[in-house]
Amino acid sequence: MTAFPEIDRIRYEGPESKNPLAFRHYNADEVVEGRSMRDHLRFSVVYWHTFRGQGADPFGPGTALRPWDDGSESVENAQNRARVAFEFIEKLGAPYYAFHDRDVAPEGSTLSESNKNLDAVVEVLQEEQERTGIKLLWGTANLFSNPRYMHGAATSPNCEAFAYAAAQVKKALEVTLQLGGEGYTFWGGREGYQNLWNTDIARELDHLAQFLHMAVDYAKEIGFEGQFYIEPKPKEPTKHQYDSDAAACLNFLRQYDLIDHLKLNLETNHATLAGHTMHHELEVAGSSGALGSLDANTGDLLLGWDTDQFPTDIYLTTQCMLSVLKYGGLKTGGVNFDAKVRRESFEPIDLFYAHIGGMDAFARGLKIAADIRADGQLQGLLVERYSNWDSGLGAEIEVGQHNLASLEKIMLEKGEAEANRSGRQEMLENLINTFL
Ligand code: XLS
Ligand code: NI
Ligand code: NI
Repeated sequence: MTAFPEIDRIRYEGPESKNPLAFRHYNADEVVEGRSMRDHLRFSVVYWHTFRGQGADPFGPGTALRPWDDGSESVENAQNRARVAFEFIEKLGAPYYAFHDRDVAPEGSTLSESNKNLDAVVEVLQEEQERTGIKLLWGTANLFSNPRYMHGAATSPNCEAFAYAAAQVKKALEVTLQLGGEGYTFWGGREGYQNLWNTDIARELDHLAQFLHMAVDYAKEIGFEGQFYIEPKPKEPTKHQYDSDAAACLNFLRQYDLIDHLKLNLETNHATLAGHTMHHELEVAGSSGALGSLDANTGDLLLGWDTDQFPTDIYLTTQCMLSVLKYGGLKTGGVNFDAKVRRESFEPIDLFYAHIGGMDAFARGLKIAADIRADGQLQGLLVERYSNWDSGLGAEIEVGQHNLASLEKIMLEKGEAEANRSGRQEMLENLINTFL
C-alpha cells in the first residue's frame, strides 16, 4: 500500500531546477563548514500538524483530504496513519520526526487504556523507524487538549490534574526512551492565566518547577539521556503564558535550579507574538549556552495568532543559521517544522510542497550564513566596535581593577569621554543584502 503513489523520493536538482517536487538548495550530503547539510539542519517533521491537522479554523471545519485516514479514533487507523507518516518522511528525506503522545494514538476512557493504545502505535513507530532509519528528534505529552487541563496541567489549581499530567509525562518519557528519542520537550500548553483575580502566580510557578524536577528525576531513573527542552510562547491559549519568552524561561530555570537540565526550543512565531524577532530569541538563548532546538515556522505580521506557516523567508533563515553556527551548531536539536499547510492547501501533495519549501529556505539560509562567516566583514566590524575594551581602561574594567571612585578620578581628569563611533547600521544591513 502506498499513500503517495505519484511521488518518488524528493531529490536535489540544483538551483536551476524548475521541478516543484525537487530541492534546489537542500543537498543532504553537501558539506558546509566541515559538516553535511543533513547534520547541520537535522530536519524534522511534526506529527501533530502534518498527520493530524485537518485545516479547521474558528469559522469552519477541516478541509484536508487525507484518503488514508478513515477519520475514526481507532487504534488500527492510528497504526495505519503511522505507516503513512513514515512513507511521507522517507520520501521527503527528513531524518527526524516529533510527536505528542495523543497525536499518534487515541486517548482511551481511562489512563491505562490510553497507555495501551499508545503502546500499540509505538510498536508500529518502532518498526517503521527500524525500516527507514528515521529517528525521533523529541517526544512530548499533550497536556492541554483534554478538558481536565482547562486550568492548566502542572499549574492547575486541581492537584489531580497535576497528578494526571505527571502520569502522562512518565509514560511519554518511557516511550521516548524506547524509541531512542534524542530529546523531550515541554511546551507550556495552558500553563499561564486568563485572569489574575483567581490566580496565585507564586504557587503555580512552584508547582511547575516541581513538575519539571520530577521529570528530570524520572529520566535519570530510567536512563533517558536525551536533552530536555522548554519552549517559550507568550500567549495563546492563555492570555499570559508563564514561559513567555527566552529571557523569562531562563530566569525561571535559574530561579528553580533547572538551568543545567533544560535548553530552549525556540519557535519563530512565538518570538513574533512576544514582540521579538527569532534572531533576538536565538541570541538570548545562545549567549546563555541554552540554544537547544528550533521549531521552524513563521507567523503573519497581519494576523495576531500562532498561524504556524511554513518558513520561506531567506532573510529569516539566514539569521537563524547565523546564530546556530555562531553557538556551535545544533547538537541534539533540529530544525523541526512546527508548521501547517493552509486550510486552502487541502491536497496531500501540498504537504510535500510545504516541507520542500521550508527545507530549501533553511538550506539556503545555511549557505548564506556560511558565506557571511567566511567573508568575515560582519565579524570584523563587530570586533572593531568593542575594540577599546581590549586594552587600557576597558581591559582594566573588565578584569575588575576599577570601582566608581577610580573611574570618577579618571573622568574628572579627562573632563569628557572619548567621542563615539558610528554604529553603521545601514552599512551593515546593505552588507548582509550583498549575500542574499
Ligand atoms: C504550540 C507549540 C506546540 C509545541 C509542542 O504553539 O508550538 O506545537 O511545539 O507542544
Ligand atoms: Ni512548537
Ligand atoms: Ni506554536
